[in-house]
Amino acid sequence: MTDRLRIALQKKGRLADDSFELLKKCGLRFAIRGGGLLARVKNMPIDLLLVRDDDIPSFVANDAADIGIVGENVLVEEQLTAKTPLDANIAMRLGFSRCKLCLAAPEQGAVKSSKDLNNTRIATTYPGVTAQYLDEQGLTAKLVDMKGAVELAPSIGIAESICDLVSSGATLEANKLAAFETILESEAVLIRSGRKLSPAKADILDKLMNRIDGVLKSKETKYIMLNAPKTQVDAITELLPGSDAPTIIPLAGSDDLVALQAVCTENIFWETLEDLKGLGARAILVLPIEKMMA
Ligand code: PRT
Ligand code: ZN
Repeated sequence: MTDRLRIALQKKGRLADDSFELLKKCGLRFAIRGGGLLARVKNMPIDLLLVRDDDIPSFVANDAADIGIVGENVLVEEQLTAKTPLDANIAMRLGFSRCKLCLAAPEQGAVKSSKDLNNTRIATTYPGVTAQYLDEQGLTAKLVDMKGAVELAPSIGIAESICDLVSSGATLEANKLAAFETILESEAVLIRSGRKLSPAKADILDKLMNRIDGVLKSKETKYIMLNAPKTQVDAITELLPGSDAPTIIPLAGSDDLVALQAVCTENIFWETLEDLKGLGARAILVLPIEKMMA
């Protein structure tokens, strides 16, 4: 038995680049080349198993990989359609590849909302999630299973509506379809099975998850520096999103101004900067944070 942690990742596609980038930000050094199924991480005992996204949940469940990164949509669909219960669950949400699984129908057609679905046909590559939704809503519709190009189904006359992933909405618009219901919101997730890992692998996973946590937190977190009138320090501190007690530093040659610095764990919007300025803050700098560890 090897003590290298094996991570199943999408080889090519919408999840692949962001998954590789996340692992690189966690300090893993590796190169993805050509048709190889396995890539070795040079500086940590980790191997990457490069596969199609649909296989990732079952590979994790069946011990071909210890953990995986996959769209929640694929995980849920595999859980709902697996012949035996699938031992793969979400260990961490990763915040990228966000999309929605939506019901949509022709803008000018008869289906305007879910209640119009009875006795119609819905084309989808997500029969499990769609059937569960229909069941929960007490609706009856026939599912037309497709492998892709679902958005064409109404125009070729094989279904009255579709259930498909939407991100920008451009595909629906180009095919004159309108979404009328979201049945699942999805993002990339880290999955693992309930199996116990060897102590060595458990240690690597623990370290990796801490690093991922740090990378995700540092994305939103910013360091803010500004000069402020002493009298406004409390009001300014109140405005800083998700910050602990700021550092206050006297400014050479000034009795009424101080420098204020703080870590903000939430996004700082332009509106916040305008409000800070309104309170007398000047020379406001917002800096990205590269790494964080509590
Ligand atoms: O080859 P492999 O099987 O590994 O990949 P795949 O072709 O099955 O999947 P891929 O790479 O297309 O998508 C991987 C994952 O990315 C999905 O399972 C989702 O979790 C996530 N994701 C995020 C999306 C989208 N956004 C998305 N927009 N997956 C697909 N789409 C498609 C959608 O099906 C529709 O055809 O893009 C079109 C709609 O996009 P918009 O922007 O026009 O709305
Ligand atoms: Zn796929």
